[in-house]
Amino acid sequence: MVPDNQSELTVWTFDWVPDGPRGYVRDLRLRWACEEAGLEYQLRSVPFEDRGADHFARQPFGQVPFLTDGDLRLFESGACLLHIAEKSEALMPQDAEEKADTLSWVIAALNSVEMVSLPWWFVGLSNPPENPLEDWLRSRLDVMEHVFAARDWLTAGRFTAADLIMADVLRLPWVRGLGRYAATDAYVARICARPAFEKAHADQMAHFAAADTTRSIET
Ligand SMILES: N[C@@H](CCC(=O)N[C@@H](CS)C(=O)NCC(=O)O)C(=O)O
Repeated sequence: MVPDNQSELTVWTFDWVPDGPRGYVRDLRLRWACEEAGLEYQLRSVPFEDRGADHFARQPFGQVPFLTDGDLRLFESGACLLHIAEKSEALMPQDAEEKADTLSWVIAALNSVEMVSLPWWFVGLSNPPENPLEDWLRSRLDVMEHVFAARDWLTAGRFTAADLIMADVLRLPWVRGLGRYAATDAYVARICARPAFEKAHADQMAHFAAADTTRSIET
């Protein structure tokens, strides 16, 4: 969906980031959700380098993304995703059991998988002889491999917000690099081939590329 200046829904991200995180900045979760749901949204940015009081007032840790929806303000990509998902059955099933399952898997992605994969990655940055969190991460990935070996989607027999966030957590190259997870690899590849993901990803890359041009003109 083309960002729309009249839209109530506004996704906030940084004005620029270095090359490394491009394609992975978590505003992509919200852009992607809007694309899947067919919701128009506006994209606005805050400075990456000089984070002001306004930014901290909207995201207490000075991070992105955050979301505004009219007068409502949300931060944390999971909370923002759930807020968007409530607007569309494409992301959030109406059936009570499927909705409960979707909510559970959204939180599992963040609080049981990403909660392990991120510290594992940070510890690995200092190149220890062994990463003490490796077994913990493998145990989480083993569970997910077992799930994806048995079914195509986390719940409801179709794509939901749970698949969006789980695939976004699992698609990181350093998590994929652990290998030996054929069903998970296929799941991530299938979900990242969705047109809504490709659009959101391309839009994020274009946003940061445009910022490179502006910065080179200014210097
Ligand atoms: N738990 C937060 C994490 C947000 C987060 O780590 N944002 C990154 C971009 S993806 C960020 O703002 N990094 C800059 C920083 O931490 O200073 C969420 O899911 O929204």
